[in-house]
Amino acid sequence: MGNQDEKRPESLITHEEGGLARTALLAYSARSFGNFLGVKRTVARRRQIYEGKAKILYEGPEPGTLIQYFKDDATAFNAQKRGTISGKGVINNRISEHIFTSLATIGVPTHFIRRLNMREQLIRQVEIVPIEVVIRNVAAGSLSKRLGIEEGTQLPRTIIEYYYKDDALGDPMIADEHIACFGWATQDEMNDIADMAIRVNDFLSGMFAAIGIRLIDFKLEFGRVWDGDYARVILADEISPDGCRLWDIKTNQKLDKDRFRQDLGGVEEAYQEVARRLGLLQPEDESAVLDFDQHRKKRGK
Ligand code: AIR
Ligand code: ASP
Repeated sequence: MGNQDEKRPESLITHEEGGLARTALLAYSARSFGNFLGVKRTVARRRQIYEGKAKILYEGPEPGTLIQYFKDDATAFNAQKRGTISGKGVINNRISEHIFTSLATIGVPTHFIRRLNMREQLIRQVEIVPIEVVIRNVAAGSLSKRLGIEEGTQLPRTIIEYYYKDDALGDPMIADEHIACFGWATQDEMNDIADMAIRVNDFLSGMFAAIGIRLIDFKLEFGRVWDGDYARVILADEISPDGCRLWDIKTNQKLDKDRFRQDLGGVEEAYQEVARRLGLLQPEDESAVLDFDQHRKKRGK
């Protein structure tokens, strides 16, 4: 699919796209730019498998693969609050790519194959385990609310919580007993999931600390892949400021989706700051990422 995009004749590039091209070419190679222009056209031809709140999954180029498209849409409080975070999809795609490839190097199996363009990545198709795994190092969010523990309190030990992934029910918190009783995952799978969650937490806590960010809590999702009759669980979904709480170590400034949830302002800037500190965004790229999105907006996309 990508190959056709690269062969697109110059004359097919519209005036509007030409303007965009000048901005984008500052930051991206000709190859990724070809993919970048191709996004909209290839989307139209692909079969959509699933649309979530922040992502769309399309059929992939080979059996057992999918394309994960990152939207700018944001929701909170079980979609009672809706909005857009300009450029979020582009940034989350990059951040998640960075984290998943780093995790693979320490032996955590993930669904990530490779990034295709600014908003899409090729992933392995998995059967999602219907459990959201939340790892907490510091009290915040629903834990603070539910148990009356002041936000920012360092927890004496890391907590892993499970939530049943069901929007209609508002993702209720569950215990291992519910998971076993209703067969959402086997005991072996839950052992693997808890082991991976701890390894991911150790790795990410260090990675973020090195760039002056405190990893307060985050959410993971896992999926099953089949090898004949044998199934194993691998890390799926995404890891980005949408599903993590990230605070500046010195100032406690929030650099994550809580800025959107709590109407704190500076949402786009916070996501960019995380990408910048991770070394994924050169200063001159920042305007290109945002220009692109504003450009789409102006055209009513
Ligand atoms: N999370 C949980 N469900 C959806 C998301 N994104 C993430 C939050 C937060 C952590 O899980 O982004 O980082 C705990 O959320 P809460 O609301 O239970 O405190
Ligand atoms: N994105 C989820 C929702 O819409 C949860 C959240 O991030 O707050 O409810």
